[in-house]
Formats: sequence, structure tokens, C-alpha cells
Amino acid sequence: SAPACDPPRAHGALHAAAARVLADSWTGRSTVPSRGLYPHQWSWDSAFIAVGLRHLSPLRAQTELETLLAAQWADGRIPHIVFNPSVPLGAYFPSPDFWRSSTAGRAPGAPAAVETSGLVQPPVHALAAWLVHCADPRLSRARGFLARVHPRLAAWHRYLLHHRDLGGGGLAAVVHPWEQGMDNSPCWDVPLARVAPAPARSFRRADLDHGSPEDRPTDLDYGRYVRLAADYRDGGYRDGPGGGAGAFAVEDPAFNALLAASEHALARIARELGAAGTARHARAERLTAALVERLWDPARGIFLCRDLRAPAQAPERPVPGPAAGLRVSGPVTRGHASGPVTRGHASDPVDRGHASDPVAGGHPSGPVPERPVPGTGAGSHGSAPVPERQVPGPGTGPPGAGLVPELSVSGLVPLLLPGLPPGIVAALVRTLRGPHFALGGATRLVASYDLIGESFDPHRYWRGPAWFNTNWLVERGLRAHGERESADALREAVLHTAGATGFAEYADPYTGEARGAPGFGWTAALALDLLH
Ligand code: 2M8
Repeated sequence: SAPACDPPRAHGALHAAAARVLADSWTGRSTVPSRGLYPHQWSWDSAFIAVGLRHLSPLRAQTELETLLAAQWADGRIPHIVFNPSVPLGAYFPSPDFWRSSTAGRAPGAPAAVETSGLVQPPVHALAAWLVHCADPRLSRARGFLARVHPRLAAWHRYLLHHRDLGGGGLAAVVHPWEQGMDNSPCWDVPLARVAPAPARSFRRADLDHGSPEDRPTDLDYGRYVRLAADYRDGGYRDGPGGGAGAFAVEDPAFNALLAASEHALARIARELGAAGTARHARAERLTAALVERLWDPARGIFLCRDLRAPAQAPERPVPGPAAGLRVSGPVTRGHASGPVTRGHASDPVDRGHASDPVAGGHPSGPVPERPVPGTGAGSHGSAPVPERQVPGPGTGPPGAGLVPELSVSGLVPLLLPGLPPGIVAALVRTLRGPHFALGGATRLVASYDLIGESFDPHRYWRGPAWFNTNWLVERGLRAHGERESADALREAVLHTAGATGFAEYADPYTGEARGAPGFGWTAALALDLLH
């Protein structure tokens, strides 16, 4: 007989199973990513989890974010882990006695009442807060949810934009692979190779009590993670001169795209609270332009990471103009620009684009405001990359220097942004479907790394497996830019694989086989979100 095919019922079961995972992972104030492997609260996990939880309990979703934000440091940083004091020290490494936040983090104002790490993670929080609010505006207003989280979220973004613009080009840099969240991505191989690893015998990896060694980062990776984190800690978690961050500093596309998306969300939050969101939308657009200017690779059709500590190279040609020249001035004269250019609006042009904004959850309508950016031509019409006016940030060497030539899902996440030039959107969609990611061809989910890249490994963590949070982000991006069929197919694949793997942490991108921890928080939460 024909295979049983009853999507509504199947989805009903999926809904119930996802809700069970989230209920089992709830600690009373927040949700653990995984009881065994990650028994504390993680920053971007909580944001993704709140996005799903809002469909089960808007109150729990608000509480999830409030608990995280309560651990914010005085300098605005939201720590990447908030430790649960009732979990034994040996259950996770590095534990609070490694980070020593309440003592070593005194200068940047770590809280005294709770132990945290001193690193950060991608800023998905304002986006999550807005989506959580939208699930039950009445409850949100009654509890003053947005009024309470808004100042904290604003301080968080200020921290990233002011303390972490280490390249001077308007983007936030990460100082540790754990900050970007794709811990052992091949993007870090070259920048990390400069870090002297801490001896393997100087720490004990609790992750191997729960995860299989071939799914996890290597001991050498861990040695380097530990060295970087210890140096940052020993510098009092200070950023900039005199601080401990130094050997590793990277501008990452996903991290900055999420910051821009969260700036758009913060604008909506401000407006809901009665303030103008105009400046925030404008800042999100500036971030989008900086992302394009500093990280877009027109030849490869993807955003790349910029290694800010790459050895300087001799400039290939003189570099005229200020670093931010393309962002702020100059008439549009590029004949190969891809799409209508609508600069020079008196007020906030971004506001007009709400319908196409994934933050608002709508669909594109009409031209997306575009700025003149380097490299959009190659993407739009398949022409050869046209040499552009080249504008590196101060001290970062010539354009292209420091760009890490590895294709990772991180470079596709900016598809989320409403203000991306149409030529870049088209190029990203082509890259998704092309040989490096083969979406809709050899794979149904977006792999974390280039399928034909030298370092590809379908099982090892962020070096190939498909992850559910990045697939959720790409799905949103496809939908926002009118790629409805691809978005629908991706949504179905996420739901199918989430259910079939028991909400695995990640999956083999070809076979969909479960890898990593079972019953993983954001997998369940984001599947729930896609069901709604
Ligand atoms: C993974 O990272 C942690 C360190 O933060 C680890 O490996 O122990 C990453 O997948 C990260 O993105 C995620 O937030 C975290 C918890 O799920 O696990």
C-alpha cells in the first residue's frame, strides 16, 4: 500500500515530542542545551530556545531571556555561559573555577551573584526578544517585558560595537572560536594555528564523557581554546590595549549579520516602547554595508571571515579614501550595480522595507534599498568581478588580505538581512544550490561547511554536519527574499530530520543520520517554530 502520509498528524507528534524535549531541559529559570553535554545556560542557545518556547509558553520564553540578561556584565557583555550552581564542577569543562568571573572579571563588571564565562556568543537576543513579545503582546506589556530587556539589549549592542570593533571597520570581532559558536569550523584553522596550545594534560575534557571523539573537536583544538580563554581571563577580560585578547581576532559574517538583524529588532522594540526606531534601522543598514564592504567575496559568491591578525601584506595598489568611504558618501556610478539603487532618502528608508524584513516575518515587496557596495556585479549578472575602489579598514592590510578562503554556512547567514543588495542575494542563493552546498540536490539541509572543501567531514561538529539553528536562519533568509519554494523545501527537511533524529544536535548532511547529543534544545525549539 502507499506509504502512510499524514503530515498534520506527523507534525502533531513532532510538536508533542519537541515540547517534551524542552520540558525535560527546563531548569525552572532557563533551558539547558543538553542535560549531559551542556548542563548550564548558553547565550545563543537560550535565544533560539526562547523563539521556540514562545509557542508553548510565552512566559517561559520571556523568563529564559530574562535569566540570561540578569547575568549581563556592567560593560554590557552577555556571557556565553551562565553556570547553574547546583551542577557539579566536573560536569562541564571549562567550569566556573576556570573562568573565575566573579573575581577575574571585576574590571569589566562581572556580576558577583552568579558565575559566568567571560566570552560572548552571537547576538541573536534582540531578535529573539522581539519574536517572543510578538507571540503574546498582551502578556509582554503586562509584565513590562520589553521595557525591562530593552536597556540591557541596547547595552549589549553597544559593547559589541564599541569594545569589539577591533578592525576599525564597523564590525564586531570575536576573540575566541567559542564566541562565534561554530567552534571547530575550518575557518579558524589558520588563525588558530598561531595560538600555542595549552598542554593536553593541563585540563580534562568533560565533553568526551558524553560525546563521541570523532564528532567533537580534537585535543589540539581544545588546547588552543584553553590557551586563548586563559589569556583573555588573565587580562581581566579587558578588550583593547592592556587586555588579554590578542592572538585571535576575527570578523565573522554570521555574528555580524545577527547583530544587524538584532539592530532591526531593537528598532521595533524601541518603537513599541514609544521611541523612534529610525537610528537603529540606520545602524543596521550601516552594519549590512560594512559586512558587504569587508567580508563579501564576489568571486566565490559568499561572505568570508576576516582574520584581523593575519600577517600584513604589501598593498597591491594605493588605497584612496577613508576606510568607510563606500558606506557614507559618493554618487552611485557603477554601471554593473545589480538592481535599483535608492539612496538619499530623507528619513529612514529601511522602515519602508518592513514587509521584506525577516525580523517582521514578511515577504519582499518592491525594491530593497541598496547601497553601493563592492563586488555585487559578479553575483548579479555572472560577469567577471569588476575591480572596485578598495577600502580596507585601518591597519588591516590590502583588501582581500586576511579574508579566510573557507566556505562555511556562516557566510550564507547574511541572507537573513533585508537590506542586502539583490545581486548579493542572487549570488548567495546560487552558492547554496551550487556544488559547495548542493541544497536541493545532493543535500536537503545546509551543511556547516563546504561539501567539496578539503577539510569537510560529515560527522565532526562544525566541519560539515548540518545544524538546525543555521538552517533555520537560512530558511528565514530564503523566505524573506521571496525564494518560497526553496524555503518550503528546507523547512520540510528541517522538520523531517529533527523528528527522525530525535532532535539531534546535528546531522550528517547527506544521510541525515543523527550526530552529537540527542534531545538538543535549539533543535526542538526551532522545529517547533517552523511548525507555526
Ligand atoms: C558548542 O560550544 C560549547 C562551548 O561554548 C562546547 O563545545 O562545549 C557550540 O556548538 C556552541 O555553538 C553552542 O552554543 C554550545 C552549546 O550548545 O555548544
